[in-house]
Amino acid sequence: MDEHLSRAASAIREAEHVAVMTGAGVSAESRIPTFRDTMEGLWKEFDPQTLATPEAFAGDPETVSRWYDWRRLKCLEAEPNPGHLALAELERMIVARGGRFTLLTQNVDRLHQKAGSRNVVELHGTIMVWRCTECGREFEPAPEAFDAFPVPSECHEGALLRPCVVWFGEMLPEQAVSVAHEASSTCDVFISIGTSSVVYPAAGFIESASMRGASTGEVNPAETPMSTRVDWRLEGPSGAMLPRLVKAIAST
Ligand code: BV8
Repeated sequence: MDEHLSRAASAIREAEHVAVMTGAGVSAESRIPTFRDTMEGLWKEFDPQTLATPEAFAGDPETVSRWYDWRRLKCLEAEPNPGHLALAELERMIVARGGRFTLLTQNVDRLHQKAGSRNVVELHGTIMVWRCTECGREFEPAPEAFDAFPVPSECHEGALLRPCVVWFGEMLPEQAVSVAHEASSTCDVFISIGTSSVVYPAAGFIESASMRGASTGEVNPAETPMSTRVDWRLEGPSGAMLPRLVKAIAST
């Protein structure tokens, strides 16, 4: 077994509390484009970081709500891939032996939940729920395309619906942040999976875990700013690496 894989497996086998942070890369093998991949089709000329802001929505609510509806439908069609399923299996293994497992995700697609993960913390909200910009009332839209853009609110005449995601420049949900802080300050192992580790505060949690002496790892086919700072790296797609990791943990 490769040296990093066995180092990862033994750290996780001995851990009381394992924390995981996932990003868009975990859903790439479920055919959901990541942020830094070129977007498909209609959205090639748009930069997600300019679309995912309150200013973009205020300035052009039709384009922003079309983009989010297009992504929401892609997420609804998507199925969990072996990487999502392996994380759900890992949680079951650790909880069954009396340990703790915290899955922090930057993803808004709810594929972790669809794969059976239980303790999922959505740091950046979810695209599956939208809210009235007038009163904040939340709706889970039907699994079909909105037929009017920008999306009119059903509860306040003249108000718009927006997705319940955290845009750049917006605060993260307080509860999610406090759970993430608690997890990064108590975990024995912190694994960063499928994220470019450039967006804060999400990218900072592995740093605080590492400063406390937790064993840190990364699963990613490419290098990130964390790659030289983690204790071990599984270099490859999470859909292939995570099932191998779970097998290695279970094998002794
Ligand atoms: C905040 C939800 C306090 C929406 C997202 C100036 C003004 C205001 C704020 C800032 C500022 N300067 C800096 C900031 C902070 C800012 C920030 O960090 N900016 C960055 C760009 C520098 N953060 C914020 O604004 C946050 N809020 O700070 O509030 C505040 C408030 C006011 C003023 C100051 C501070 C809010 C950030 C949340 C933004 N919302 N998503 C939506 O989905 O549309 S961010 C979005 O991009 C994701 O959620 C994720 O967090 C982020 C990064 O994406 P990744 O998931 O990492 O995906 P990416 O495409 O980048 O990378 C994919 C990775 O997967 C790659 O590494 C690739 O190699 C790998 N991969 C590919 N295939 C696979 C794979 N890995 C495994 N397997 C594979 N098969």
